[in-house]
Amino acid sequence: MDAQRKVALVTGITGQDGSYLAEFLLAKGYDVHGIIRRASTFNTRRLDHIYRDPHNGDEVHLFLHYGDIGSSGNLAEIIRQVQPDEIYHLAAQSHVRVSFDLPDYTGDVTGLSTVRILEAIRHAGVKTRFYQASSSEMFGAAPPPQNERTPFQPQSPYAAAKLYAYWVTRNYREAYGIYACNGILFNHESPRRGETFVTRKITRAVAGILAGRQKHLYLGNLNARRDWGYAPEYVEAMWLMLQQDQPDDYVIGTGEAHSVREFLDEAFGYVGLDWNDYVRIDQRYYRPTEVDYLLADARKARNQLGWIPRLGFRELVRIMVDADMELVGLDSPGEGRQILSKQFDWHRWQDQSISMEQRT
Ligand code: NAP
Ligand code: F7E
Repeated sequence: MDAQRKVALVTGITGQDGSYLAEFLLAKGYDVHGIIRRASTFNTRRLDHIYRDPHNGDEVHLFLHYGDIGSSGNLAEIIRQVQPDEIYHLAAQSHVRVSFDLPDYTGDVTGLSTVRILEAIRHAGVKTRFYQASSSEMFGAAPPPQNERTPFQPQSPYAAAKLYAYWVTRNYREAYGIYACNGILFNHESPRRGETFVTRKITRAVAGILAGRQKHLYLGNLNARRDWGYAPEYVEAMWLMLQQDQPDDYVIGTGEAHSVREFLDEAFGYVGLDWNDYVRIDQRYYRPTEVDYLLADARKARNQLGWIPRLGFRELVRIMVDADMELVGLDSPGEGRQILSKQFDWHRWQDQSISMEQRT
């Protein structure tokens, strides 16, 4: 391994954010190690395009290790072996509705996993920086806009688990001097978003309906409002947090909120359909307690990290609809693809990126 290259360890590397973060870090010249859990089917499809097989004689900078954040197991051993400069803890049971069905499992995997990794860092004796994937869900019923000083009012077992992880991250920062940060990220989406989150469910349904594979789309509460951003931009914020002189906690979001209904307008409207003809309400998708309105006040991230989101709501929806149409073999209207090809080549991104001074 090249001694000059920085080394990152990513849990949840097979997920939406993990895959974008791995791409981002590889483009920055890191060696990237990911922890994946053993599954009976392949769970690495989001990484296939960046995976290189050492047996082919390829230069390899992405390494995968089996592990499970539900158990301390080999976590300390992986950390000791890898000697990471930075750890990004993204793995979680990340579905809010599912957390009501699996509350203790969610508490274990989404909450306790953070202290497992922090303990593994201590026991491995490795000086590493730590990123905790905290969530806007922790704000719950707190009125918008929400920022780092807003008192948390969690509304689900998922949010309560994330809140434990948030506080234990702060505690290990203060108690043991570990460079540990909470990124309190508002919803962020992409063509790689899990299929059961509402945005992806909608954009897949648009494609399925156009392809004649699906007649209806069953949803729950259409009135909830979310601050939806574009996932590849959010992984840059994670990285920026770990490059500062001092560890801190940051809210990351666009500062613009839309309802599920508005997402439907935008997605179906883009391809000339009226969602009222297709959407049906199914009580199963309602949550026992809902989070009505999340809206980020991300001024601290803008001022201290120089992070600003570039992609708007309309563009995000177009990117997702185009991608899902292409997945089922349809020609898409192509506006999303055009936006993507202009903006999200990481190497160009680096060249064109605005300097910290300009951004603040
Ligand atoms: P995601 O797509 O659901 O990915 C979750 C990842 O965690 C997957 O790689 C999954 O592996 C892994 N994982 C789950 N249980 C595990 C276990 N027991 N052991 C090892 N790995 C396990 O989530 P995401 O959208 O990328 O989000 C990343 C993180 O940010 C999560 O912690 C989420 O809660 C948090 N977050 C997300 C958002 C958002 O809007 N996306 C906002 C705020 C915070 P498999 O592929 O094997 O399932
Ligand atoms: O729901 C409503 C639902 O599941 C958004 C996770 O990444 O972001 C995500 O959590 C809204 C909710 O995301 C359906 O009731 C209506 O109000 O897409 P979602 P989420 O719950 O906001 C946060 C920041 C995270 O940290 C989480 O990990 O949409 N909604 N009908 C529906 N939601 C779903 N999933 N399915 C429906 O049919």
